[in-house]
Amino acid sequence: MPLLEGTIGVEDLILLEPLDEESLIKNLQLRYEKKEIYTYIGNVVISMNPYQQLPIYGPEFIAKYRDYTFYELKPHIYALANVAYQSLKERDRDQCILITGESGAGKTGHEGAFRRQKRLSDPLELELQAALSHLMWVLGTKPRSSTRRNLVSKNQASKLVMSYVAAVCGKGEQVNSVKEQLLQSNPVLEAFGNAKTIRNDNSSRFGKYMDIEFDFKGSPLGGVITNYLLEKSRVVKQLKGERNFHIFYQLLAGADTELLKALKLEDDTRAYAYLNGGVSKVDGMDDASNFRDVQHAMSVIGFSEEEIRQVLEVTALVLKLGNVRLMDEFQANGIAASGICDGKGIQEIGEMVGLNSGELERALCSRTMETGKEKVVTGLNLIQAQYARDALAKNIYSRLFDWIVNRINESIKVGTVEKRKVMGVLDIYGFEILEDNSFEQFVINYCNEKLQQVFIELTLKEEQEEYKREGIPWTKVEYFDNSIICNLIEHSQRGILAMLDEECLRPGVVSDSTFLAKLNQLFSKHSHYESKVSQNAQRQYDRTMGLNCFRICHYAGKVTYNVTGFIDKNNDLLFRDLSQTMWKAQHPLLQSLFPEGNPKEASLKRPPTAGTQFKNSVAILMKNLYSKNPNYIRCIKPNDQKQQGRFTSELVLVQARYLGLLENVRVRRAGYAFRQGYKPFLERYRLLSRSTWPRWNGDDREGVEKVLGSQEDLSSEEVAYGMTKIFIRSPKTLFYLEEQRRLRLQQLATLIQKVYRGWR
Ligand code: AD9
Ligand code: MG
Repeated sequence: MPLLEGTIGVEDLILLEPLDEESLIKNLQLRYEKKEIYTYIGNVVISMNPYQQLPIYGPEFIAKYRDYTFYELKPHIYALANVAYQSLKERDRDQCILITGESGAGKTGHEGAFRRQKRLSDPLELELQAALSHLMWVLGTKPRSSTRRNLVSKNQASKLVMSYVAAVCGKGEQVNSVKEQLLQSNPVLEAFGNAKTIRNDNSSRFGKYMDIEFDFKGSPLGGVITNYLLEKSRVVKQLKGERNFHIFYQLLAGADTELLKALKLEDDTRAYAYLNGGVSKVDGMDDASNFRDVQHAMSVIGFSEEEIRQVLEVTALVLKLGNVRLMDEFQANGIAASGICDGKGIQEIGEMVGLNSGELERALCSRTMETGKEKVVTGLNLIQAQYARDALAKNIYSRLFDWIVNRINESIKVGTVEKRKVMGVLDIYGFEILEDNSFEQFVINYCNEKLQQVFIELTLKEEQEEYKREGIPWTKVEYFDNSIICNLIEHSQRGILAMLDEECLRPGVVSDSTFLAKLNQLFSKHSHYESKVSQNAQRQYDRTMGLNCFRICHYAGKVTYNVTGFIDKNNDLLFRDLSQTMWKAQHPLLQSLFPEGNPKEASLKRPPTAGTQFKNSVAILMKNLYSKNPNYIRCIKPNDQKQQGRFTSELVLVQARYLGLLENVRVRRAGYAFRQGYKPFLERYRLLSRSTWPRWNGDDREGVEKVLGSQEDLSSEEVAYGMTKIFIRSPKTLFYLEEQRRLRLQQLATLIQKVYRGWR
């Protein structure tokens, strides 16, 4: 169907004509201009960030989408959430919702939308919420402040409603508290894992997968959260215009004088070296009030007061560590060494976490080497000592984050129950191509490569299963199989990650360049690998690629990675002096973060490298996803200015490529492009046949056969009759039917007018 200016384009890209990038983008643009931010590709939802609050999420929308099947209403995220939940409840199939897209595209926003839908999908809940708001108004409940009011009325109301509903359905407090705990995990994880970046004021700096488990009736029992790759470098350094993790600012702005005094903190962000991005406030974000919400959320989840205090102490410790100033010193033999500039800060740290400050200083400024039974202590120079301090801060923070996730999981975990259903929600960073791509981009893109693999395989599998269910013969679909790229990265002996590990563990002089040399030697003939010295690059010599780079041809495009720092980041080692010192702290939480510091536990076996850990967690994630029925939300950012109404075609095009949208449409169109239940199909087209119009009392399928049989131009190969649905091969047939329907409606209108005039 040609795209006309001023129209809203097609709701499902499967119906796009012609099928190419240009019309795909144009279609998204036409829809975006009309504030239609959702578009389907079959059962995949494409979502454009509106950067404005659209009135499409209210209770009336929830109620509406709850009562209709997927294609009957406009595309919406609620339709997807509804299908997933209904299918979990009624068809007993575990579900997963995969939300991908680049930073600021709306992933986390949508996760929230999904949760809201889940919380309020019961009409009883909606009714009660209205009644409750009224009651609160009658009782004159006065909220503390305007921002607070918003939160209170939104959260409190549904909380009370849910406890009521829980009581009514005979489950009592338990279900209610589970729902609350699941919901409250969000502000806690966002405080510790989100930050303002240039691209997004509330950017998730970690990947998150959450399994929500339900009982056979569809009530939540609990869940499990898995986190991926927190961007810990942010703890010590931020780009200009960015912030460190929210919690630091929340703590300084929200803690009362007493708490600040106990933590030996000042309330001025400028006093802290680790808050160095130059921004301390984010528009529309109230750090102080958020701090109270986080504390409240932690206690709802089940953190004890003591645990909350300890978490805050460790957070404060990180800030204070950043202020430990180091300086050059020279040993008697003239070798460069380092020392602490001012003892006060380190003294305070020592007091706060029960550490001998002298020992902490030694751990920061020197390193103990063990050769056989002998121990040799060498001083670190200034650069090395600063590196050690920052490495310690990053490690403390990222381990604290992991600890928080584990602590939440302890609270929300489900005991052994006979049978349960699971809905997984994945909110993870999309494909990244930055100006300078390093180890982080490499693993993120690897993860996306794997997700693409799951996407294609599961989409095809789902198609195949539907055909089988409906009794329709399956024909093989050709598609680009990216296992060759996945293998290049993850192969257990000959993959890039394995080579990196080998280099990290190899004795002798290893460096990023020896690693690169190894890759060049092994993969020079690989069709998806390029470097300055590889055959591929020589064939198509590229001046832009540096000598310390390699390039991977990902499914989404070519990415050049700079190997500088790969070895270091993969090793992710903390000097033993530091972990041993941390373990000696009297502070129970801090001590528990460094189990390897315990001399009894200390083994020579080193922990898995960062790359291997990531690869293993991706493998677990994939296994988990493959066992579930997938539902996809592909988020797109319309512009870089975070502005409503602005659509930058080039930007959208790049994202459409990264998300593999065109390939997705192609796969969906390869078999039967369109399918619909007999009943709604008959409703729409029955006016095309004299047998079914104006009345039809027979069976739905028979009715559809009559309608399609009446269309002389329709080839029988174009349609297939499934058990419950009609399948149509090409979009053109559907356009044809639509056109026939339009003509028939015109005809009928004229007829009615004539009859009416005759009567007059
Ligand atoms: V990142 O990878 O975590 O940096 P996300 O998660 O994709 O990124 P996020 O959901 O945080 O992006 O959305 C960015 C901002 O866009 C939000 O803070 C909202 O201001 C805005 N947004 C996103 N989705 C919607 C929506 N459905 N309606 C209105 C939205 N605004
Ligand atoms: Mg996010």
